[in-house]
Amino acid sequence: MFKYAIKNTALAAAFLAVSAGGLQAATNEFLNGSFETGDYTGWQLDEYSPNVSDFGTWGIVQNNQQVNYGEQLFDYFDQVFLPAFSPSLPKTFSTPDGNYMAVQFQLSGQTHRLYQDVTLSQRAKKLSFDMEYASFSDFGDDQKVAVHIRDLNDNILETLFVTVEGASPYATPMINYAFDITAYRGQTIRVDIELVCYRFFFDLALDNFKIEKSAVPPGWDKGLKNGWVGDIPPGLETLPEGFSFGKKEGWGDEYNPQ
Ligand SMILES: [Ca+2]
Repeated sequence: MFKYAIKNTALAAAFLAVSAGGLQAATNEFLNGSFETGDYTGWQLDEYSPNVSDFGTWGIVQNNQQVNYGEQLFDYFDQVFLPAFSPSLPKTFSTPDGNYMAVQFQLSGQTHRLYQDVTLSQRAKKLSFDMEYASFSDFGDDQKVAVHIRDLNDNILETLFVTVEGASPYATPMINYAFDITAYRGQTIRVDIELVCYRFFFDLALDNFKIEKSAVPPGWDKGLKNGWVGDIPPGLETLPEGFSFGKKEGWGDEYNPQ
């Protein structure tokens, strides 16, 4: 437990340098994947073990917003204002996409989750998001950030990202992550971020969640689609050169009417 821990410890100072950067914007199957409503619309939040209202803050910050040590931030899970006491503060945040992003601060040890159920089309290709974190101790099962794909019963199907004890950097700047999710095409999955924090402070910032899709082939809107299932043939990334101009070699008679 580390409630109201001392500011500016030597350990904390070593990991203060957390810059921001990043880019992008595009189509999105997430609802409010970039938090541009200025809140957690579309997302599910949780904080537990223990279930105490003043231990964790799922907050929202704006671009160029400075958060000072001890400043009150609104916790969208417990619907209360709580002071932020991370050794990283004061800090000025820079959003990689739009004007808002999600942040997590803690006052004491707890597990925190942010997740959304997303139905993937047959064109779903990659899950991408921007994440910045700073842990003020090494990692372990009791101090980690992980990104999981779960089923709708909350079982973990795949862990896409997890910090590793003795291997992962304690802190990273804002980085864009992208993971192949083609195995889940046509399914509804739960995209879940888990922040387990029981050793010492662990700042987290998240933004710009989106599902990148395979491109629609040139001429698809003019072409013959008889026999296709979904909005693009499963597993297909591109169609052969010339397909949009009527050259359908190798595609069978249904695409080459006599
Ligand atoms: Ca945003």
